[in-house]
Amino acid sequence: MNRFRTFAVMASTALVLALVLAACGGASTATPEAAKATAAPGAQVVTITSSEDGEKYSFNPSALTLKPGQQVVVRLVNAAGSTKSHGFQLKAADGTDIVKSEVVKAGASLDIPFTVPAAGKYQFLCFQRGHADRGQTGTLTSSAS
Ligand SMILES: [Cu+2]
Repeated sequence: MNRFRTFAVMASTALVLALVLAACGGASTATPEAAKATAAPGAQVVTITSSEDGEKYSFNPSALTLKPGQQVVVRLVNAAGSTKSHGFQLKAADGTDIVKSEVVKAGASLDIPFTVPAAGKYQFLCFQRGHADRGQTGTLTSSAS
């Protein structure tokens, strides 16, 4: 009986924690853009923060290494202190888009699901005018090993 009570208390504590975490997660991604994104179950979430430091705009991290064919979700978080909208665009070597997000306003975040392309190096960048020129680019390395 005592064991059962202990288990029941632990289970309800876990449930409360799960609800609190779910509520927090919902608050940080509750944007109309995020609601449209659908990710494959089990997709790996990779958080990238976009920000500006004077005239230098950046993604952090700016280097990703993922596996070919892997289902991922880039969670683009535009820093609350940001004054610009940013976006995420991943290009193939021939310049075509693998994925291109919608614009993410300051303080908002957006989940961008896609499938990691074949092994190789790919550039991602912010498609807002002038941002890539100010340094807002990164490299995705697709590697099986
Ligand atoms: Cu940008």
